[in-house]
Amino acid sequence: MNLDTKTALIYDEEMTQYKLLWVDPACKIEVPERLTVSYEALMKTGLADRCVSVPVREAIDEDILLVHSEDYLEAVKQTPYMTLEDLQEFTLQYGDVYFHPNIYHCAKLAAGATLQLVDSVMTGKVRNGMALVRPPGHHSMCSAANGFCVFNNVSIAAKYAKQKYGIKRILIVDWDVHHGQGVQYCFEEDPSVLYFSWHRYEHQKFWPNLRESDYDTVGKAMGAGFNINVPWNKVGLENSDYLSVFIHMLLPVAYEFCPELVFVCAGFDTAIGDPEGEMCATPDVFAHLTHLLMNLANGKVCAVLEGGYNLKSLPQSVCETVQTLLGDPLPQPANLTGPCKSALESLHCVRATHRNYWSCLKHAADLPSNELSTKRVKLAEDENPVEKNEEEKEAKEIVWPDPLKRTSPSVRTAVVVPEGITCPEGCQLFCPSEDPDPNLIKQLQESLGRDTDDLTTLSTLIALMDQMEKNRIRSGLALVRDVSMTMNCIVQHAASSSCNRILIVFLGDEVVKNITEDGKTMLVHLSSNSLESEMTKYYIPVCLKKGCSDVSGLIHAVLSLLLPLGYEFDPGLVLLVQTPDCGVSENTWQQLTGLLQALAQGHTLVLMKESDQTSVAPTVSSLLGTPAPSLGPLSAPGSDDVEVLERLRLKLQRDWKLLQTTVSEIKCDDDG
Ligand code: XS6
Ligand code: ZN
Repeated sequence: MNLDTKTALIYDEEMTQYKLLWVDPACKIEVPERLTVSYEALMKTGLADRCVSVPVREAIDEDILLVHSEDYLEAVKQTPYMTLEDLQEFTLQYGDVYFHPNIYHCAKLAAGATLQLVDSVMTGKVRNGMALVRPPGHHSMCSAANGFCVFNNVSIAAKYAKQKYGIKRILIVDWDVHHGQGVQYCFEEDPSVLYFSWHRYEHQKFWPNLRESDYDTVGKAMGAGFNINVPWNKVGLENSDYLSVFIHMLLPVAYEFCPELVFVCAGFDTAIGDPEGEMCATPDVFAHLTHLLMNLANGKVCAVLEGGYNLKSLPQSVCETVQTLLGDPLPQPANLTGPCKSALESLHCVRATHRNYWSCLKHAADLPSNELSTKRVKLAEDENPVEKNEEEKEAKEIVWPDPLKRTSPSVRTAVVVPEGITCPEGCQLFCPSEDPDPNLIKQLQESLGRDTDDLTTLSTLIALMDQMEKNRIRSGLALVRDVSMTMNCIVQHAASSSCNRILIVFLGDEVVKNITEDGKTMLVHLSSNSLESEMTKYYIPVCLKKGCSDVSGLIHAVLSLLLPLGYEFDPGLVLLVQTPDCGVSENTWQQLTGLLQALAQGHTLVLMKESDQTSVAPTVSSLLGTPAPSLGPLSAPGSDDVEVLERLRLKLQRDWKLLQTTVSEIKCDDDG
């Protein structure tokens, strides 16, 4: 395999060689076992062996000084020589952190490991990677340790990447449950670094209790709009809450921003069972969060461990993340029910606030009328936080099922092509192992009648779908004489057989029919035809002014409608169809193909017209997991398109809860 398709794993046991040496309830969860259990899980599952193991190094003064002050660095340098008493006293000047004689060494390794990851990715040695480090980094500030963090690993690495590789746009996604205020402060005036963080906030009652962690802190001066805070005001949030904020806030902005490099402040205290986060998202959600970032920045994703304190969900979440970086099929997203009211309120507020800065959000709704900032002040005044005592917290043992094994079918991509066309590189020509079922042939003959070529192709395609359903083949590509006819036959077949739900994504102006309302098939039809009057729960005609040829319009449709619908519909197969005249650009098509592989465990079957041979290589490349090329910073979607999409979204959100972006709309729904 090519090195540039590989995943780096950076870890050194040395980073387990420090711990809390005195009693401090605030710090006792930050234990060396966090790293050992994570690494052992990667070994046990065989994931570590599939990665390129890159050695750590110590960050040097010059690296650390990219972010931290000389005074602070000099102070930390003294800690290896301090007595226990001195260390304790030194610690006291900072919040929620502890020092140890070996922590300076480990902090240099943690920052250096992150720099090694950047170098590996930027030099093309690997495509992406993860660094398992201790101490974490995102709370540490220019002149202060904080929240278990000594040096700000990711901030140092972002500055380093800008300086050494001349990178112009960096995205930092902080999915840890705490606000990385250190990262925020570091880049608040810098428009070249877009910092996105969601965090438990509870109207400022949760640590670090900062006013500037709220959604209305957007960055300063030139950096205004490049700091995105999503405060969570309730605990117990689930997969739907995380995914809806990714889909409706982070991704549109990220595509508009077009980063050249992505960092993840990968804290897993957002996972179920974590004593700090108290959230209920399952480890498999991190596979999806990771995947959704992997088509940005040509796939250059650097994940760096931050928090995560449940020694069961932490290693599971680390494995889900690394396995996704390696390109394995995504787990089927489990029971997505739509965001809860509180998460929706946060999403609503952050979209309203950022519509001034991002053209993809220009149409976002106003802030909710019950002014939340007043509510915040009120809450802060009235209520005294009811601190649960530690025993009480530990008493309620939380259980969740082990994540399902994610097995890669032995065939990655199979193709069905007419005779005389060579099989694209990296694919396997699909040959049905058995003769087609005579009943199937009879059935097809009834709907097709005439052409025996079509009949053979169709029965082959149905055999291919069957193999995908049995998870023997991951994805497929078929070149056919008539895409609409083929698609219609497949839909008919699906209706009459016991196969899985199928999501059909159809790009082009041809008229499609036969969509049943039995919930077995959903068709999202992207075209320039206005067919909105025919819309149903399962037939969603999206009329874009320039059809699929306008990149912004199409991406906007994909993110605001297709992806949430797809996630909630939860198909077993995605049928992705383009007609030759649909006008989609190659890069946009690849982005679409890449993103859709989040669904149906990557079971995507692409249908294209046999004459459309120039699209074959790029499509295959995306099906094989190559990150789609960047689309360039996106311009604003046209106002006609936005209007259509918003109208559809409002109509459909009654049936499909993941389409919601505001609280008030929910209220309307409830009113009838
Ligand atoms: C104890 C309060 C402890 C310390 C939080 C440090 C968070 C470190 C982290 N009930 N407060 N950051 O995970 O991402
Ligand atoms: Zn954290």
